[in-house]
Amino acid sequence: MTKVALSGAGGIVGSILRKGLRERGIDLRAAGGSRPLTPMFDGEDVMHGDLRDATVVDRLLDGIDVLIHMAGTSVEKPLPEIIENNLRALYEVYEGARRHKVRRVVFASSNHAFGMHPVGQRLRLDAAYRPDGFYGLSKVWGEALARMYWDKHGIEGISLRIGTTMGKPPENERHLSTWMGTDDLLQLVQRCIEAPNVGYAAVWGISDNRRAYYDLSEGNAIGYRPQQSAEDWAAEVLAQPNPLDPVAQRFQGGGFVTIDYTPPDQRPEVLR
Ligand code: 15L
Repeated sequence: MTKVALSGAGGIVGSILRKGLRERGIDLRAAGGSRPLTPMFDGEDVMHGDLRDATVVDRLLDGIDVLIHMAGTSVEKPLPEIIENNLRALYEVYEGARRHKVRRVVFASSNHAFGMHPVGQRLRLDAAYRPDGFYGLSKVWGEALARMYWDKHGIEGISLRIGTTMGKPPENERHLSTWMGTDDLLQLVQRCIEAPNVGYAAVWGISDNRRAYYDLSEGNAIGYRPQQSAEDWAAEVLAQPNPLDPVAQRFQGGGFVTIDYTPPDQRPEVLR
């Protein structure tokens, strides 16, 4: 049976996966960060620790076939924190994957690697990266790292470009484009564990949303077929005022875009 490790199991998405994957019969080792996880049942395979430490990574990956890597800083933060948690820790994880001959690493990428695309565009999987901050930039690096470890070391990689998934219905207009329901999240990650011969692939992690920023019609390498749709909540969401400021409303990354944003009238003059 495939043995799966889940890092970031104490986070919002990690907690949903820890419970849901277990219910789906996946043999799981759940890893928290600085704080120990309380076991959900007697004998649950749990651990915790700082993934910048190779001995912690060794405990995480010993005997593992597939790693679901959800750990890391998940919002915009100053660059030094992003470098430690999302670049350095990810490097340690991949080097550990080499040591332990882990077959596949599933990397939690993010829509914020593409957040500076205008909302009117529908992106295909080969769209240009347009990160909306240092967090999004770290996801570009992570996707490239995953690609390199497949090309150079034969560790299969899947970059999940996760939209908005939080275990509750969409809350604002942007979520009608970016939302992923819990059932879809679990199907997506299960496909990441079970799909054969993936090599390296990127997949949009959203539901079948009518207003999606991403073109799901081209399909994906793992056979993920979302069944939920944010549109079911459109009427009630659109009856509320849009909480985003005018700049955030123009870009796919929403509120991340306006963090440390230079308005056009304060930018250098463009040569004409
Ligand atoms: C993400 O990548 C973040 O981790 C999460 O906090 C949300 O902001 C989400 O994207 C989103 O864009 O809604």
